[in-house]
Amino acid sequence: MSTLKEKLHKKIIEHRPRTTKLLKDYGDKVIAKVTVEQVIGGMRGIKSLITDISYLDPYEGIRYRGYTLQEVLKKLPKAKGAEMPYVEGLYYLLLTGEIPAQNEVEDLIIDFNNRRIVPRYVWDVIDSFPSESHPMAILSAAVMSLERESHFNIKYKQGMNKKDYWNSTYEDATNLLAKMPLIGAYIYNKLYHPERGHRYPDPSLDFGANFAYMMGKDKPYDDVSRMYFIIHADHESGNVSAHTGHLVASSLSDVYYATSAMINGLAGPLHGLANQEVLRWLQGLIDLTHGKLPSKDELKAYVWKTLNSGQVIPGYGHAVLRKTDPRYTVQREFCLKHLPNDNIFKYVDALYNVVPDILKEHGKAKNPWPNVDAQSGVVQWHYGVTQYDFYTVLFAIGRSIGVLSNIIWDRALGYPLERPKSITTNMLEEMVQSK
Ligand code: AMX
Repeated sequence: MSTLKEKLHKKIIEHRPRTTKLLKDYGDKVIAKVTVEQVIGGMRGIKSLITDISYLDPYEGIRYRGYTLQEVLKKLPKAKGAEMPYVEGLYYLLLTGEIPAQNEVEDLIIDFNNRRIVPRYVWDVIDSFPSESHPMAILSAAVMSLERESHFNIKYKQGMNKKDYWNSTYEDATNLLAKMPLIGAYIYNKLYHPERGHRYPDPSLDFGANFAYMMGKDKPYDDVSRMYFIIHADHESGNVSAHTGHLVASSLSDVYYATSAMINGLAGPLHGLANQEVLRWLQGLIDLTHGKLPSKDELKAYVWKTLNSGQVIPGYGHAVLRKTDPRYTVQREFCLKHLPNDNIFKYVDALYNVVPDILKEHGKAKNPWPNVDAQSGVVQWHYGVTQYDFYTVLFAIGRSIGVLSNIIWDRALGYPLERPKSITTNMLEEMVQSK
């Protein structure tokens, strides 16, 4: 057993009695009420999911295992000369709740490298897609095609004990995660640089650096990749992608089915696709102003035009957050350090000075502040990834770290099939009248 798996096993054994006690001693204790608005309004704020991997505070933003993003970026081990930590270290942290030592991450990098060979048929699946296909559709299908590799399914058919579900799920999750950067880079090269052909990974490199290498990008794109995958990894369990992954896995579908489904949820413009929408919307503004930074009044007019035509301002607002997203801030700080004179960055910064006030005046959005997607495309564009349809694939690679960690723990703690109750409009009307 690897060091990580051993530690994880220990943590699982320690944690199980807590869940058992909660259920046994407090199973019928009421912790929340549900309003009509929540039932019709997409279940906002209903406390009905449990995860220890991350927690999202509306005013502070995300914490991974209790650590803020700034702390995660500071404390996790880094490669020599790197500004951003190893992605593998984040997987270790999410699974165990502990910051790994340098040698523990190095072991994990070797383990990932041993698991990353992608079967030939996956490349065939990707190659069979028309070049106009959206990269998220291709990614979802590529992950789906790997389903036949599932250890969990083999063990399940052999009559595995429930207590061991986590073990083969860990194998599947780590095998899939190790392959995600290769699949992502292959899709990128196929769609946008077919002249390059397939770029094989470099066995001496870690997750982030290897991705940069396969994308054909020089430094500091290795750090950009590490930062990008780390900040997108998890956002507690209720967002569409994380929740979809959890829901599908709750029926004991394996991690390939669950991850493919999570990718499909991420591909919507109100969720992960917003990062591509931000760039599309910005390009409209840049074209309109011929690349010359507009005045505050011109910016305001552009924002109002979007709102008045019944569209949302992409990259702003959030279902839970009520402040500027720390994932936005991490990227902004990176931009200030590495690309302060980038023209698109200047547009993004200028918009930050006008959009929140306009959204407040507009009076609809509960959160007028920017989310992660308002900044992420700018960084990618600066380093030559200008094909913004691809941005959500990067998000999906990052998000799979959190979703897969959650699924392993779901199995370890024996969380059951998810099955909330629905009611009809008639029933709801009757309930309201009888109160
Ligand atoms: N621009 C214009 N209107 C907005 C808005 C924005 N950025 N954000 C919210 N609103 C509107 C909503 O559309 C809704 O209008 P309605 O009453 O006519 O339906 C109203 O404000 C209330 O919405 P809310 O309660 O504040 O937000 P929500 O929880 O329903 O939705 C979100 C959250 C993110 C979908 C929404 O803010 C939005 O559409 N933002 C733009 C798209 C975006 O950036 N998505 C990425 C989010 C982060 C992520 O998942 N990657």
